[in-house]
Amino acid sequence: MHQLKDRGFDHRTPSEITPAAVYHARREWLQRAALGLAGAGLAPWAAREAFAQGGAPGKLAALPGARSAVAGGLVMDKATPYDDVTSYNNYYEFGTDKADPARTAHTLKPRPWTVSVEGEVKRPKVYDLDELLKLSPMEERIYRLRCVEGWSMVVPWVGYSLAELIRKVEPTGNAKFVEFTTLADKAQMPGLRSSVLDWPYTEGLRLDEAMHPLALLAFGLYGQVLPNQNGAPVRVILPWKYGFKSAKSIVKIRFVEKQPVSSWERAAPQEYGFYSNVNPQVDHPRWSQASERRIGEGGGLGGLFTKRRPTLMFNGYEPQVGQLYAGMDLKKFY
Ligand SMILES: Nc1nc2c(c(=O)[nH]1)N[C@H]1C(S)=C(S)[C@@H](COP(=O)(O)O)O[C@H]1N2
Ligand SMILES: [Mo]
Repeated sequence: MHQLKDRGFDHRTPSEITPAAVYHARREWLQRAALGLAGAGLAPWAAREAFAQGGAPGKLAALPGARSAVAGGLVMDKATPYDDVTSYNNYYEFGTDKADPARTAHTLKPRPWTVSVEGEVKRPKVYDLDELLKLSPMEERIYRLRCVEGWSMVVPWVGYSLAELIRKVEPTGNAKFVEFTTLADKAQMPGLRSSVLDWPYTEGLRLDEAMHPLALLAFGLYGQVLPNQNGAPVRVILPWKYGFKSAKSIVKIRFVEKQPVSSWERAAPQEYGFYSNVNPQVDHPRWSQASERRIGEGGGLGGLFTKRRPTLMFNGYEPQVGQLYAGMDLKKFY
């Protein structure tokens, strides 16, 4: 936590970096357009992209977002088809097989929904979902997400920076970390019968990580509200960390002084550390993290013969987030 003391809470805020961020975001978008990846500026353009790829979005409520102006907010990779994004999931509350959540998560009731924001904040508040949806303008962010298991996806999420909510509740000087707790309801979640994880599912971030403009509070994907299997109605997306840091179906956000212990850390501390930054140089104890397989990219036989691509440091977001970890031994803080 020496890093936190050193830098304190003075990580640059989005408003301070706007000119450069807007420039980079515009350049990213122009590059996407040049590659034929953007839908000519027609909103919601990611949804159009999905149609073009033959993966028509489902019949969920529309949730469009303005093109993101955050640096790193629109990666150039081709988006993973909607059908793959919504049928290959990790959501252990609905079973441990990748195909389970799409089959079983229809029992999740994403409304009514509240998120309690509490702990070391001046303005604790239980937010109703509708209040959260209106708290800040929706943006579309195209992010890579890499699972520690070695697969990755590129998803157009809809949401706004988690920092927007954090600023509203005004963390106190004691707030050093943020803990996320997700829903644990046996009536809605068949996977809770298994003790594979300690329920409820929890995750944690350092406060400056949570304040980074790329940390997204997500409510939708592909221009529509989140499908249940992707964490409806609200989740976080941390594109530079392994997928498991991106908690689904959040019900509580707590600001704390001590580093929280996540469900994965509790289950297997030697395999899943608090930081969990995507790092091709630090192997998982049981396998390499040097490469990954992009879901939806080719191949029968479960993509067994899909070409693997090299995994990038911080999942390719090093220019944006590397500074958060300057001087840290990333083998120790894995
Ligand atoms: N509540 C909850 N959140 C969760 C998980 C989970 O099992 N339960 N799995 C995590 C893991 S391991 C990954 S890789 C991502 C997967 O998100 P996706 O299914 O939307 O791709 O969700 C993360 N968030
Ligand atoms: Mo994961």
